[in-house]
Amino acid sequence: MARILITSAIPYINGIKHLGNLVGSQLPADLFARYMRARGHEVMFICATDEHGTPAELAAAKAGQPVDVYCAEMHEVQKDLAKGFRLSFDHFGRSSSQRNHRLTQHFAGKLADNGLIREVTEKMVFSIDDNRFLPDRYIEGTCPNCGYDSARGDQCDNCTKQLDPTDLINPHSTISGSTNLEVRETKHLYLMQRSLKDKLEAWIDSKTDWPVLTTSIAKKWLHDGDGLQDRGITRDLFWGIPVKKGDQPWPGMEGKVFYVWFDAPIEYIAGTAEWADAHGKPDAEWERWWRTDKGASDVTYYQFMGKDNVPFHTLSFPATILGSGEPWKLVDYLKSFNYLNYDGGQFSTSRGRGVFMDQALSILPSDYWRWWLLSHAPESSDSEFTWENFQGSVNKDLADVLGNFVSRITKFCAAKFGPAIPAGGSYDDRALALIADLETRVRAYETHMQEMEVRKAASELRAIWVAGNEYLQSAAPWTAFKTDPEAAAAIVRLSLNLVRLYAVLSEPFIPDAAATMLKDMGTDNRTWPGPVAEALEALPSGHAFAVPEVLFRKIADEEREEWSKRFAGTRG
Ligand code: B3M
Ligand code: ZN
Repeated sequence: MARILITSAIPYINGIKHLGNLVGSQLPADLFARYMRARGHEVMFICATDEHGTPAELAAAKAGQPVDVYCAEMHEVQKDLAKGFRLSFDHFGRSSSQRNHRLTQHFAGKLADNGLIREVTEKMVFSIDDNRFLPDRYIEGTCPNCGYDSARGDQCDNCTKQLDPTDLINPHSTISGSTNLEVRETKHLYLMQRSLKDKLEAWIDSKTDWPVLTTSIAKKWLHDGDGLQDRGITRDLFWGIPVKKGDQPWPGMEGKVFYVWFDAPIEYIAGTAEWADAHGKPDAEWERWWRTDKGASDVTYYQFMGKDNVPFHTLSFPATILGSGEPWKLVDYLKSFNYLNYDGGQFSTSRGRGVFMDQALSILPSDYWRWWLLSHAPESSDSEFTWENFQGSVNKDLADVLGNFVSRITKFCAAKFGPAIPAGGSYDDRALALIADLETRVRAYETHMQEMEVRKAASELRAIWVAGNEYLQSAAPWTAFKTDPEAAAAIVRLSLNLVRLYAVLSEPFIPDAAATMLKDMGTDNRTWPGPVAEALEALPSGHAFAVPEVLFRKIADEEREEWSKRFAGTRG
């Protein structure tokens, strides 16, 4: 039994996430966590809401709420949606927790002790009417590059050029609209990532088994242009983690907070501490996941995230960890994803284009979405959600193949033999061929799951379902029953055992359907299959079962058309 630590990128607090966000981190992380638990490993799976920074402040202002109240409410909303999608976090924390405050201040203090922090005086735009500095999204104006009139202080949404607030033409405050602005000097802390470059490079070079997507992004940031830059880790904002050196004040930094990307990854650790607190466990219980001097040297740590988050996890966060000089666990394997597009364009949170987590659950149960999203995960390239494709997958894979198999065999058995597994007969050549085929496929499925090859795992699982369906079709127990009931009994016994096996194998993808299948088969036996022939003997003759309700329903053409209109981009 191994010890497996899994974290998903923590979603921003500022609104409900769309399906593209979900499939880029939380959902594949859940798939992996469920698989690892099913294999009997000890798993710690952590996620949280990312609650600081200008996006949180602005969203709260838009909602007309104090930012702490807004965050507390949105955290509950996101937590409920995670439950709705059956995301099996051991803990869903908050980056605004006291645990994260203390750990973030601790790391900053250690970095300073180790000479890795320098103070930089820089020029920032100050709004006289708002009586505050206007970092990042608090300032808008005309883009000096393309002339777009709503460019933000950090980036122009029109031409994507990275901007500095002082670059903007005719700038105004997005809080008050005021143009009564001036440039003032302000002091900030910079993490001296450049001095950690060699260490970081050696560490990344040692990760020869990482996906190319991950290492290519990391190396680009290490070497491109001027290479790795020192990075400002503080901001002139009200909401955030106050800048302190450990538990001591930081002279000259009063009233400032840490930059959201400095504290967010530390929440992976803090979230595990929050888990311990929530269960009344001592610190040693979370430290054994994170401190290599306290038991974490036998932990394997996996991170899941979208590609835009890779630089922060391959350079900035490791710089924090390595720079602390303390024995914290570094990530062992970083799985990153491309983007999921929506019906010929992009998902857009601001324009409400695409399907958001709450909307998805309001039209269909989570398994339908989990199956489509995971079997179309944007791994080797971006992928695209279309309603035709979604309808096709659900109707074919889930309803026609898996659902139909379960329904046909249970109904047939109940009608001819009664609601218990029949005795008699033995495997014929067709059955033996199926078992041999499944043996190969189940082992291939395990390999893909272990390697986090999500699409390959999904297609192997689909092939495993198809094999059973085709076997049942050609073995045709309904025909055999007329001349040789014993032979029919053997086919039925094998097929009913397949239902249990399918439930166990499919659980990481479609947990609700798996639970229903096990319940109807009257068993709690979730044992992962060793040799397939043995696994197919788990339910003995005489074992009672129930005929399930429809496992998966089909999506009708009219529904598909209605949904594709409804989600074209109106959500305000
Ligand atoms: N909240 C961005 C995102 O959700 C950011 C991830 C933080 S991971 C520590 O894509
Ligand atoms: Zn521009």
